[in-house]
Amino acid sequence: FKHPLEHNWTLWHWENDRTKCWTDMLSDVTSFNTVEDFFSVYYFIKPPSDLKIFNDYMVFKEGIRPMWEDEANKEGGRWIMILDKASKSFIDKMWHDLLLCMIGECFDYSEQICGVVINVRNKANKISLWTKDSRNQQAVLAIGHKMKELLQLGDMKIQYQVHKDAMVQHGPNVNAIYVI
Ligand code: M7G
Repeated sequence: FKHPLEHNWTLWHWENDRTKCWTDMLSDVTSFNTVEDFFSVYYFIKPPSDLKIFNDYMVFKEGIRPMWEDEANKEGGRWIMILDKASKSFIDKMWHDLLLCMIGECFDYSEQICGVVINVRNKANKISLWTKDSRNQQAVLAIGHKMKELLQLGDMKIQYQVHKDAMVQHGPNVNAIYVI
């Protein structure tokens, strides 16, 4: 008997390849819906700190593609933590803890949660929690505060960016609608 999760989840991997467009660099790796299957995936793949620069992992509810264009994301946004000076072990721990909180349904408004992403970059790694409706202020803020509390972020700031802004403003300078 395996322990069922509330949702089915899909792990995606993205790897930069200049010959392809962004969506073609994305591949759907596997799906899981039990605690045991989650851990077999989690321990099988490299931890984020061992990934090459310009690789991402994404874990999204099954049926939601980890892109702005998906129906579930097109009105959404993300709580993002920018890890510029963090140690490898801290990055791996944040990824682990946020994933477990998400699949373990620790958040209120969990129907608003779409997935988590880690972007491995040379300037800074970024971990983000994507939510469905950026206009739902109550849910967005409740999720953000819970994320800070669960990850014990203390003074570290996280910011909420709307995907529609990210589509038109490139790089790290995307406008944030909330910073907590
Ligand atoms: P990023 O990988 O989120 O961050 O976005 P980075 O700037 O730290 O590398 C980099 C670029 O990837 C964007 O400017 C887009 O060209 C493309 N990109 C990222 N995302 C999340 C999407 C997406 O959801 N859809 C599409 N079409 N392109 C995306």
